[in-house]
Amino acid sequence: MKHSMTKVAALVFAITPVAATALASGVAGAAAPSHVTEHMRLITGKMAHKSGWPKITNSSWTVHKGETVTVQIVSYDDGTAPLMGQYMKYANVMGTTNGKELVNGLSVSNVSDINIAHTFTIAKLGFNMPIPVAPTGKSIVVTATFKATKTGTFVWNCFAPCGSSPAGMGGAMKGMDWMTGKVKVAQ
Ligand SMILES: [Cu+2]
Repeated sequence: MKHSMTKVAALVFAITPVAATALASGVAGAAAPSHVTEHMRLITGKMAHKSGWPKITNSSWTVHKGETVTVQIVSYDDGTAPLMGQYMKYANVMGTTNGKELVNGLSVSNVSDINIAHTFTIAKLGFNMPIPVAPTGKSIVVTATFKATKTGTFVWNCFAPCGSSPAGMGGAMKGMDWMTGKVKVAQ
């Protein structure tokens, strides 16, 4: 695992200049909007010593209205959890500045359902990042950018059935700071 961490660091540096091009232009009479990046890791339950439970950490963070926010999730989860029913729409990238996300630097607008491990979805903001399965023993880096235009505290969820219970919608799916958390957009 230490070996793959080194590779991840290299990818992060490679992606940064691309994300920087998403900077919005300034608004007359207002301070120029800033660009922040939120880094998260998606680990499997085994790594966190909790059998079967996947987890996204940091699960909660705060940004400010007017900021351009790049969300970067490094995922180590090699298990698939295909979307079902009403949640199948979350195979599509939603609410990003260009309608795309970067998966290991490759720009995509959706992930095939069978390759989905999780989603990072802020439903109230219409923002969705499908997270593909990572190759076993390796990680993937998924990056997407949105503009924070609305203040409030917004719950994010994973809508892939990655948890416990027969339908896969229990356990981590309902556990705060596991497959759900909060994003605050402050004034
Ligand atoms: Cu999940």
